[in-house]
Amino acid sequence: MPETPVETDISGGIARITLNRPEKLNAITRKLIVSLRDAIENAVDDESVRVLSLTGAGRGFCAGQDLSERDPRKLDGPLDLESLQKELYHPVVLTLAETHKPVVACVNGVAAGAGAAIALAADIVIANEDAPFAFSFARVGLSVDAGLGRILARALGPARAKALLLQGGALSGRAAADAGLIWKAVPADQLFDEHAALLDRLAGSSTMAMAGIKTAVAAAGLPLDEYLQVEAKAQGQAGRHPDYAEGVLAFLEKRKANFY
Ligand code: LHQ
Repeated sequence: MPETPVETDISGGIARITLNRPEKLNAITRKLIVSLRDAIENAVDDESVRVLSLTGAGRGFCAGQDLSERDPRKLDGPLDLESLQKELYHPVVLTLAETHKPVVACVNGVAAGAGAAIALAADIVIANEDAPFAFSFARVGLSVDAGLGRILARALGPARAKALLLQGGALSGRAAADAGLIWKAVPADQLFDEHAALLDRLAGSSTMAMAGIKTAVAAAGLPLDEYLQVEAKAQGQAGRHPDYAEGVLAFLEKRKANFY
């Protein structure tokens, strides 16, 4: 059977994208990152999809770059990692950031190196409280990539970001949640129920409202006057959209809203 390194199931408005090399903790081969890039782009373009979910098959989320593909004994010379980043990793990170649809990462087990970067590129991250987020780049003689230096510096501040990255350190899911790096850590036996409930909640929410929220939060670094313009524009779009009328009516009629 040919390997399917990324599996996608689309139903009920949810695209469930699963990294699928469980025997290698879903380490990233070229085939896997190409498949992941395509799966994410397809889900973003699919009008039936309201929410994207990323998770890993088996006991890991993603152990980062597959180091067996980088065995220096089997390579002709150094790889052009800058080009690889631009070709394969940047589209993943940028598409996740730029899509108006919410993206959830369910970190079931270890998320290392580029695997941690992919998980933390999601809008909402829930994790097994024991799952390590391992910032292991320096341990294999690498800098940092796939946007992770920025994410860590913004979420944790430069002091903690540098301490973790320079030492190739790790945070448990619980520590990551306590530090504000992710939304929530739960015991392993509750993770899948929490994940499913979260996806259902988002799939039933207003796609338009969530798009405006993503746009506003992404603009948080702008000067206040510019930020307020972005926020007001998104709210203006919301005010003209039928979801707003439906949300208000549902409240007044004491029923669940039925959004577009
Ligand atoms: C693996 C891997 C792996 C291959 C587990 N590769 N096989 C980004 C993009 C562009 C350019 C270059 O680089 C980057 C940045 C990066 O991603 S750098 C970070 C690369 N990742 C790592 O350094 C993590 C390496 N893995 C580990 O340290 C451990 O495997 C962890 C701590 C993740 C898990 O440890 P254990 O729970 O003890 O599991 P294990 O080590 O026994 O792994 C299970 C299997 O998975 C094993 O295979 P085997 O055939 O022996 O059963 C591992 O060799 C394989 N595996 N990670 N990255």
